[in-house]
Amino acid sequence: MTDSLRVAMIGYGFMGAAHSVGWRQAPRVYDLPLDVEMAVIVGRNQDAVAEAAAHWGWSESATDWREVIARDDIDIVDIVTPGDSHAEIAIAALEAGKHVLCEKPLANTVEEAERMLAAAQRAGERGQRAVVGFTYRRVPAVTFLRDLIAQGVVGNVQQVRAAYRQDWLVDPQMPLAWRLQKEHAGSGALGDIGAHIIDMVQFVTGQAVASVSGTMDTIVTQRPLLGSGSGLSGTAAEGFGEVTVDDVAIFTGRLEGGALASFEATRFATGRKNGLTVEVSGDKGALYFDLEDLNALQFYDRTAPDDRQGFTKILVTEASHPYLSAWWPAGHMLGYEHGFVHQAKDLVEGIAAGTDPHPTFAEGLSVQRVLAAVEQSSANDSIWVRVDAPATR
Ligand code: SOE
Repeated sequence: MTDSLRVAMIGYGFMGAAHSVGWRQAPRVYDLPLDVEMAVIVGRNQDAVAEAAAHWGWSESATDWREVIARDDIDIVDIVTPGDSHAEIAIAALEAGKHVLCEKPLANTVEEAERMLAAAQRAGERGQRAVVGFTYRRVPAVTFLRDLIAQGVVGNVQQVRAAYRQDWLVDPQMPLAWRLQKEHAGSGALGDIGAHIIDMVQFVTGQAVASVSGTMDTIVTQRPLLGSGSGLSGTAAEGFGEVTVDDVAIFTGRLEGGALASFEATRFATGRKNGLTVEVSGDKGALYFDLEDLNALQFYDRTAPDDRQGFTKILVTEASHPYLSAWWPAGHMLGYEHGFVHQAKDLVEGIAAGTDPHPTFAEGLSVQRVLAAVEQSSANDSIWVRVDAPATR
């Protein structure tokens, strides 16, 4: 391994922790063409970000992202902040000559995402890479699901069912957080977890969502404020703040190949902790993925003899399966964090090869357009809304 890529990560919350594990493990598990140095972690609170640097193994901590992205000794800017700062930071980093990894969803609006894509296209001409952090694509079973569909094992895709169910907001005493305020998050369950299943359906089927009809709902409209200094707008005098995003988004999508896809994104599925499921049904069979059983796929083969029909479990842990060659022997399971290791690996390899790893900012924009179409539909009695022409992939 020769030169190193020096990473600056902007943000240090839950995603900051997951990305830190990815940067740390990727060059140790995979034989990468370039090494990775976890150079700087950036956050507004000096003490907190210094503690995060020490905890997660970053060489330095800083509080001014503009100063960090201007440094000549930084190659990659990894953005794990709330969506309201993605556009400003990503565009500045691209214009400063850096490669960019931006957490999902790409932005809080289509307009921001379009400006980010334009900046990424200009930067691409200078050899810079730009990637969106839809890491569930990089769960080996999901990449394998995409491969099996492309091989035709389910035949023509006739229907898709996707859901992402969590329950962390069922408690009305759960305080107001940035994910519950439109000015910070753009939307609620729709953009936070609905974005994942929109991207996943487009990824595994290879088809864009062409039109949608949907309904969004906010179940708990006010929540306790964490208190002054929490950085949240709201009327501290009453101790409560308005929830200005959706708690639940349920929508139907028409894929460009004609199949109908159903989507459910909710933070009120009591008992479901991180329940992302996708089922793809075709005339030759069906495939099913469940994130809470992420090392496996369920496969139904209609072409099998009648007396042997049934969903079978494919354990996606063989060395021949995507990403697995560098990990453990068959049957030794991977976890949630491995998608972040694979993300770091793919970006480093893309930089070395001069190719944009997926999902590109164009794919991030296509998800943003579906999000906007669902919001438009929900605001207009769930009418069908065409998704603007999908960006070039
Ligand atoms: C919260 O809903 C959250 O952390 C999302 O923001 C992530 O994208 C998802 O992977 C897990 O749940």
